[in-house]
Amino acid sequence: MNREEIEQTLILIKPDALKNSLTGYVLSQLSEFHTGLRFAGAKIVHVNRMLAEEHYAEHRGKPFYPSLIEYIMGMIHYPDDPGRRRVIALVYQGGDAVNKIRDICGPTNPHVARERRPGCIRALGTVVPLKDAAGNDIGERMDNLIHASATLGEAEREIKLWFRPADFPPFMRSFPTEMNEDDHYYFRGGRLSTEHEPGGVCLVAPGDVLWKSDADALRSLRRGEPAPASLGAVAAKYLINYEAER
Ligand code: 3AN
Repeated sequence: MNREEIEQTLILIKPDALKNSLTGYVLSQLSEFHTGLRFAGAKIVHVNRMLAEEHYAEHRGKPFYPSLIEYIMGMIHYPDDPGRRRVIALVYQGGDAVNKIRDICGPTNPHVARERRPGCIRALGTVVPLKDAAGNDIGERMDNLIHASATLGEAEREIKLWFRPADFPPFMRSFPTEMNEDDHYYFRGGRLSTEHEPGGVCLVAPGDVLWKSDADALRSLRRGEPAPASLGAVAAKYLINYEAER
């Protein structure tokens, strides 16, 4: 299989799309019949804060960031119903996957999408004005129904953030993997450890297959050295749906 055939991209069907019963519509827009792309991975995710913050790390510090985090966590659309706070995370695969899916999604801002690309998925979204505690305007939040990786590099980062190798059929893993031959790795209170302590969650055990970049990061992090990925970015995928975040 050549590189083009295994190009992958991450799609998130966001809480506003679920709330508006648009899942089936989105999936049919993305179907192999329309795009020539195939499913590689899929999961229903109750998004925790660590995953949300890692996903939107590039927007940290911007005025709309806190609202963006609450949005992807489902807190905006299901304020009183944590049980319905979900996104559907999908990986599609095939030639030119990133550009093809971005094109079907349309521009980030739903107003722009309606103007320039009527018919695209994000043309069905909304733009919500944001105010600070004193009532001053601080920008907008774009409830644009769907996320799609913007570049090949972003796709790799995002797919490895949301999915572990075992979430894919073996022939649909497009990034290097390795088997953990080291210790167990545990996560507790934002720290990594190789010894189990009460409340610690086992991220990986000996014999588990993990992304090579995560294996490299874990080895560096346990030695206290600079790592190619943050502990949050490595751990988040192992904590998906682990417990409710309220
Ligand atoms: P896209 O989702 O089109 O890739 P990004 O990655 O630049 O756009 O931004 C991620 C999300 O952050 C957007 N979907 C949108 O909800 C929000 N966002 C980005 N830029 C702005 C902005 N200037 N004002 C408000 N929200 C924004």
